[in-house]
Amino acid sequence: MALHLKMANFSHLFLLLLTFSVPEVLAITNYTVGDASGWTTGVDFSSWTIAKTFFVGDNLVFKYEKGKHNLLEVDVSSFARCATPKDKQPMVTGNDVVPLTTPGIKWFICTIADHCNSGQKLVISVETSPPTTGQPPPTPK
Ligand SMILES: [Cu+2]
Repeated sequence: MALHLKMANFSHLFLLLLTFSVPEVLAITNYTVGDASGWTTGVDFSSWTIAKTFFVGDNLVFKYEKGKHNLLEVDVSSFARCATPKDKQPMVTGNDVVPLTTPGIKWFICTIADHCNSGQKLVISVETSPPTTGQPPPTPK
């Protein structure tokens, strides 16, 4: 059932990609998380997300001093507890690009020291891609 649902989502995405193959309508946004502050402690990331709408196809760019922070996408439970799943390796390049490939809620944390508990955590909602000009908007789920 779940697998079937996933396949349906992918084929939908594929159709969207085809629709968006005209260059002018494909507006990808690269968001530098935290803007000039970057991905670090002492930034209010919930404020950063206000007034932003993230779409499938956009990218999140996490910039930080390599070695001082890292980046891990987690589920809501790990996010809430600032827990690091044992089977997951964080990204560590200091310039981690995360393509937003599916709609839904995404959770990110830094797993170093107590950074996550100190507020270095980000939750965003990814919407399906915006409509092309002259077409009705896709129905949000
Ligand atoms: Cu950190």
